[in-house]
Amino acid sequence: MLQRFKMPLFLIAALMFGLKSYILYRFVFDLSIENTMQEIILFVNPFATSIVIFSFAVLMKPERQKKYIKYMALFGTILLYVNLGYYRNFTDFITLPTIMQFKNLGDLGSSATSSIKMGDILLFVDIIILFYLSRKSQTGLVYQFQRKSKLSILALSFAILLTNFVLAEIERPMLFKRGFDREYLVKNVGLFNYHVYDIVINSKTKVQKVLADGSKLNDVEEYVDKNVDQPKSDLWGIAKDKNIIYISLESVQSFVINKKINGEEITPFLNDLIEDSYYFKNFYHQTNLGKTSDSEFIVENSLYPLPNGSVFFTHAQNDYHAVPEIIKDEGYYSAVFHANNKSFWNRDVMYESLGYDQFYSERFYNVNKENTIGWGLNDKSFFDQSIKYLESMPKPFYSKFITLTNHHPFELDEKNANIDQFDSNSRTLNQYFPTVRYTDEAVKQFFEQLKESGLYEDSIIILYGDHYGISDYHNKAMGQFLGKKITPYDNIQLQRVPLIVHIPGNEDDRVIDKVSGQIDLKPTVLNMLGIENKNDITFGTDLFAKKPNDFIAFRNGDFVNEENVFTEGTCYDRKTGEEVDMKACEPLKDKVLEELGYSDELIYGDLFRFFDFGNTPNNQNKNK
Ligand code: GP9
Ligand code: MN
Repeated sequence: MLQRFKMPLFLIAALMFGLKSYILYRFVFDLSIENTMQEIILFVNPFATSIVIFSFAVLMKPERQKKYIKYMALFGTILLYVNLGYYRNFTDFITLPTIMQFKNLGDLGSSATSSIKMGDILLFVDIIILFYLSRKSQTGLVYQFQRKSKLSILALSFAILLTNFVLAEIERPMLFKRGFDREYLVKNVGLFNYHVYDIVINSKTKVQKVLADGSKLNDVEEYVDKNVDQPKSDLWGIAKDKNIIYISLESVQSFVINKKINGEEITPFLNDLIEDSYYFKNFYHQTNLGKTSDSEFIVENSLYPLPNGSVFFTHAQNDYHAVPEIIKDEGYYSAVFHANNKSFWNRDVMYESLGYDQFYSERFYNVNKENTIGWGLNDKSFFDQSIKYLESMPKPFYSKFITLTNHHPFELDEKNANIDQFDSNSRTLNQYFPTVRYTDEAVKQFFEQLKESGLYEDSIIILYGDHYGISDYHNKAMGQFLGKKITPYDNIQLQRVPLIVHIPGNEDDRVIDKVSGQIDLKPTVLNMLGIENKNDITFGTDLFAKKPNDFIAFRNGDFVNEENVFTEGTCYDRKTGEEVDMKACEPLKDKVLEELGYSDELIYGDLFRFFDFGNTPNNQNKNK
């Protein structure tokens, strides 16, 4: 009886390959596993994919099955191995553009070969077994399957894969739509599916780019010339040769500013800082699915994020004309500080396209159990460990610090929580306040350290909230906190995030109530630096210029201007929140969509490659 049962070769191959992949993911690649669910998914995914791949063999005749199984296992192993070699050198996974860039091929080859280890031979053990088992003399492992069995085997294996995908989506909602991080993709759906995903995304981008031609650029330029003013403000040149320090405040919204919980200020430091700075109280985030990465994209380029996915992920190979690149010609050194995995939001690749000189990612920090909160290194330790890098950087510099502690789900242990939680039916909102306070304290400590290091006087510090932290799902609890019922109008007003421009020694501090958004930061900063940036396409305007913006557009076509708020097809009076006749919003409705469309065309068509930014040495290669 026992003798008659022989496991089919495809299943033997699938199990061996699944196990091998699992061992690699779990013990060789340095993938962070934060909870049991992630542990389970990491175990399931290699087997799920491997079963699907090898079960295709059942459609073939026995002799072909052997060939398919052997060579598929060999191909899969090579794929794993090449990634392993690359990972050992770059702590990242290979992307299609890395392979396509010819100059990288040499690096890839040499990096893969330079990191070969003796133990790697074990990766090929299953291949040897498979070649042995599929010799002519070995019979009984490959069967001619009946139509019904073929269908059932394939259906079952796809069902397993689907289960894996569903679990991954539960663990990381919108994983495929947003992309997030190569590490996330690999640990949730495995290397093979990650590569398929990467190829699909990159091919789509490539096709759009190939179909685009330079003539479209004329329409965009014409629109921008006609509609976007670039007046100079009184603050023109105020930051000349000074350092710029951006602080991106994770999930900090304006509704916490100057508010209290049980009599305690939520953001005492920011509240004080506002008194001594320009504070924009009607400043909106304009991000979409790319969240923090979208905010970075908008701020550096003054372009809109994309309707789908994160532009950091989908269009990192484009030509841009971002602030770090522009100011390089003025002698500025640029760096980003963010203690997360460097491939999160594809930052390691995108920062190069934006022209950043240095990215201080997680590996530049000492991160351990004691200094970790929620998503990673806590903000206090983050700033504390960053200051030495800042001190040793060439001056003047343009830098950006991206905080992390105040990230959903806003978890904070009691010893770090210095204010009470809120009391409502939303745990998310309740927990939000102590983590916002934590970030506030971290920023305070950073300011003290800037002063101690002597950097403060020569720097201009710009703080902004990257995007909302509390979604409209928590409106009931939010209504309780704000003491009112949240309407669609309030939902838009809740998209306000703080913008604080702090200029040491400046006396002209005030609260500015004009409607403004992240799109305005690039022209504002360039004007403050006194940099003429005539040949460019930006959709924002200098925030300090007299003329107010026409409008602030959101990605879904909603907008705000000085008079109105337009959302969910309804027009509101911005000051009162009362519904008003649609006529008031009508003229802008189409213009907003037109503007978003032009920004999209620029990105989809990679139109900046045809644009003449002027012949500064840094741009010459762009004008070919
Ligand atoms: C991740 C951090 C948070 O590195 O920037 O990203 P988010 O989820 O807010 O986009
Ligand atoms: Mn964020």
